Amino acid sequence: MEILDGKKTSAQVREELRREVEQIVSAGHRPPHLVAILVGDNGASITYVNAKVKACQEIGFRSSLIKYPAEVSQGELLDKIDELNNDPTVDGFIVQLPLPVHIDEKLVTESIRPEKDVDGFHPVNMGRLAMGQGVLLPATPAGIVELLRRYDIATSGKRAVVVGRSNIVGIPVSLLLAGKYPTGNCTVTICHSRTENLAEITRQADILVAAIGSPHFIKGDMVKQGAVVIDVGITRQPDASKKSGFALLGDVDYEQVAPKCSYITPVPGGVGPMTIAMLMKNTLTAMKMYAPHSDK
Ligand code: BQF
Repeated sequence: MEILDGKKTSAQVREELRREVEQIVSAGHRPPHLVAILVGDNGASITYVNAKVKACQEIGFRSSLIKYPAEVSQGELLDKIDELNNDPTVDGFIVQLPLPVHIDEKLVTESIRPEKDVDGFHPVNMGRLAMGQGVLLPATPAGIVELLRRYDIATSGKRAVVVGRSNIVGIPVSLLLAGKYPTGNCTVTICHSRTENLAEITRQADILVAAIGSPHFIKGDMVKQGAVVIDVGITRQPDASKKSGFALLGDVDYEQVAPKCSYITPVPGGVGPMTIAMLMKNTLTAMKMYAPHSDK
């Protein structure tokens, strides 16, 4: 069993990005600029946004963090999005999810210009991905296939089973694994809460992606000997023994499953760090595609 080290691989990707930014800036171009909008004081969201700002600083991106109280009106948020859409100094921006219930996440997502949608959540970017013409790919799915690629894991012709059908992970990772890409050409089955005989299907997986959001859901008897297992779960559980005050639980029962795997992602330190790295990559891509001639 080999661990797919997302922390190490993410650091490699970020180092490659840092070098590319160094070259871009020494050629007289301004660095890429990522803006993050944070609404409210959800602890997990604050952690995620801080990780993104830190990654920008290390790579040499410009970053801006715009914070609103949880009570901000939808109109005020949409006005800010409109401003960022039209600001030529901003290459990409994200609105950290989840949003308070009085704000319509779908409306917010659809208000972001697709060219600046570095989360890749806009229907235009999802549609491009579905048609095999994706440019700004959702960061978690992109991070998963990047891990497969960097560990030289063969996917062509393999049976992939994705458990979970969310718009941010299950659906787009299925499209990437099934598509005509170097880390694609899988035969993909999408399973979900209504799937009958789930274990029978997951046991057929050469590559199993668990994106359910239910801690330790995937047990040893649901996995084939030699499978590649990708754990996308990150449920927070209060834990006084951790310095953060909580433990992160994956969707895979690691103790039971790891001994059966050829490769497995840990939680933490697997898919999560790759998500951050791919968001950074999207921001550089957005600048290169859509603002290639801006001077410093
Ligand atoms: C790690 C996210 C659900 C909903 C909204 C490193 C992250 C997580 C884990 C991280 C996530 C999950 C992010 C680890 C960003 C991934 O070491 O295991 C990094 O920061 N993520 C997000 O921005 O919004 C979410 C999950």
